[in-house]
Amino acid sequence: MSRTILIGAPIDEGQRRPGCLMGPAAYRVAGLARAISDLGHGVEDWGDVALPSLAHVTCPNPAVHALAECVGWTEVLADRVDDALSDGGLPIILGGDHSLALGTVAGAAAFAAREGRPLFLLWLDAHSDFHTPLTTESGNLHGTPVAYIAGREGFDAFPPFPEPIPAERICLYGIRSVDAAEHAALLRHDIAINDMRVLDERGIVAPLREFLTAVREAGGMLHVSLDVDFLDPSIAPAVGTTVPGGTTFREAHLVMELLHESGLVTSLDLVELNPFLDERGKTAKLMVDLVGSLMGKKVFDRPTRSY
Ligand code: B3U
Ligand code: MN
Ligand code: MN
Repeated sequence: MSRTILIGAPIDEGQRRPGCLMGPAAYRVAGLARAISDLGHGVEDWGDVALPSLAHVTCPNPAVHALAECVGWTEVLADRVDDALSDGGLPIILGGDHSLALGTVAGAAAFAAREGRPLFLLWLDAHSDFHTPLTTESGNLHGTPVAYIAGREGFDAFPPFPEPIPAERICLYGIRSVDAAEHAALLRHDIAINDMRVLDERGIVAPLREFLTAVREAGGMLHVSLDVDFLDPSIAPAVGTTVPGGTTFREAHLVMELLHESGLVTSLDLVELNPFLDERGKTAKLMVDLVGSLMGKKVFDRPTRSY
């Protein structure tokens, strides 16, 4: 049984549509803690992180939005996630937009480096989030964490990433929206890109199993970053950047069940939920149900006879 630690990250500044800052409250209202404790796990809620006082930072790209705030969140979240892991917990970060992963994965990487264990990253998202502050056209830093984590240049305003994760330990999953600059950069890296073309052809299971085998064989830690837009907008409307053609209800649960069976997940982000855009809590409840599957909720323990 795990000791889960909930960390609220009410962050809106990585993009421009207000509402993600209500995400932590929505997860609590939707019963996240109860869904986890009902499965027999320990749950501690460490409350919401607060934005520290801001340093003066600059960036040559004038489009970049809320740089100082994103740097502040990065620092405080890296510390909090490192603390939770050092305490023997499994941190679950309740976002907040995806810029929070600049900090959460930095915290996991700092811990992994001290432990001498390789950190792997599973990025469940419609987007590749592989811009740097220098290449982003929207200026929204929620589109940049994978580049920071992979050690790309352009993040001078941020703390140096503890130990950038090598490309072969990063797996993008569910991808269907990539900007030209991200596309060009991804072709220069050897990151596994499971876009919808791959998942349609190979199915949702095989590529994930291969990745999980690599994590297991390396004795790795695994950070999972789950963006609401990984899911199809018809089942998860509460997100600012809907992209059609996302994973179905059943595919998403299957991904979570495989992650549970692997026993490999060591930290988890829940990002981009915008409760202001939700339909009677539908998306928040689905995200809570998916965490349930990730934490071991199932109909039967396998193996059962299936004919
Ligand atoms: N790649 C675009 C759009 C985007 C990235 N992440 C989200 N949207 N959620 C950008 O603005 O960088
Ligand atoms: Mn994202
Ligand atoms: Mn996304």
